[in-house]
Amino acid sequence: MAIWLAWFGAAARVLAVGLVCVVVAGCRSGGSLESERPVAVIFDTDIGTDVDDAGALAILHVMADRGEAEILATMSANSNRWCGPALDAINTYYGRGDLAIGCSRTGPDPENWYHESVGDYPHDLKDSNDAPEAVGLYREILAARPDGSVTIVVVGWLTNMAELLDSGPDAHSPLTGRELVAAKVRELVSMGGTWPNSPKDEGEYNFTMDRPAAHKVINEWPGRIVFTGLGKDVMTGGRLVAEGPGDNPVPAFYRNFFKANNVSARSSWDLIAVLYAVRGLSEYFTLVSDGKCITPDEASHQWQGGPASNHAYLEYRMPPEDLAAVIEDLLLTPAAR
Ligand SMILES: [Ca+2]
Repeated sequence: MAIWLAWFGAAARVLAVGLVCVVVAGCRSGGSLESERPVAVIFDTDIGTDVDDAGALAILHVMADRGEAEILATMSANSNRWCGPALDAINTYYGRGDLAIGCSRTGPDPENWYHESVGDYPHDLKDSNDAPEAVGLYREILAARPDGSVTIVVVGWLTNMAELLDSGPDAHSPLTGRELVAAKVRELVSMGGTWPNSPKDEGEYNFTMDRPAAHKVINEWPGRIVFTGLGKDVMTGGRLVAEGPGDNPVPAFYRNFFKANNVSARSSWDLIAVLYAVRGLSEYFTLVSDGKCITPDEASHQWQGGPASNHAYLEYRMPPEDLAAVIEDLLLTPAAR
């Protein structure tokens, strides 16, 4: 009888695991998470320090138009006063002018190239400081969502993530930030790092702009992180600038960047991160999940091989030039509105 019960218990567990895989669809090959559709996304950016942030938000809107994503909020980790207005201009163009925007009051504040064009496009948020503070907005949104349902894609420095971890209970939730993340966040996608190894004493830009934040998040995030350092050789924006509609602010931002830097296309780091966050590995990427990112000090980060951990990073499956075509098609997809 005892043996029979033990067998029955084991069989029930196998069946339960199988059901969980079917229901949650959490058994995607390569150790990646299969997402439900639409993927609920919070987009967190340092918009203004490069132009790929604008492109990344544009393709996120297009994928939301197609039912692949639901955008919960757009957040800036850059405390520059123009970041909120730039996000609002893009959100408004894509028919989501009322989408929540949260802005850091403490993140780095570099001066940048797109300011002069923001005023040319409709938006009603005139200054980042008029938007809610980002971490409070994160807490409000996360508290209201089902457990394990939110994907956060960070395409800038990790300031907001570090402050979210350290946040305390508030009117929105009795949970600490760490507990809230553990409960609600399905996956953090971080456009950060150069994989498998960063150059010695010269970390990747998004990590080095706020070193303590990167160090904290890499070491303390209570859930899964996928790092997406890809995109340098995925050149986009050329067709967008040539063919994009005049009332879309995103081609204008790219045009400013191209003119200022005397180039005709730009790397797609942030667009790759958003593409993965919404579509998963698809036919685009493979995942390296055997090991862990370590940060011996705040200046460097390395991939240390070993057992699978809560960290993973992306590698190309599709050639960069083909990925560029996929992305440029999304950039040129008309807003549904
Ligand atoms: Ca960025």
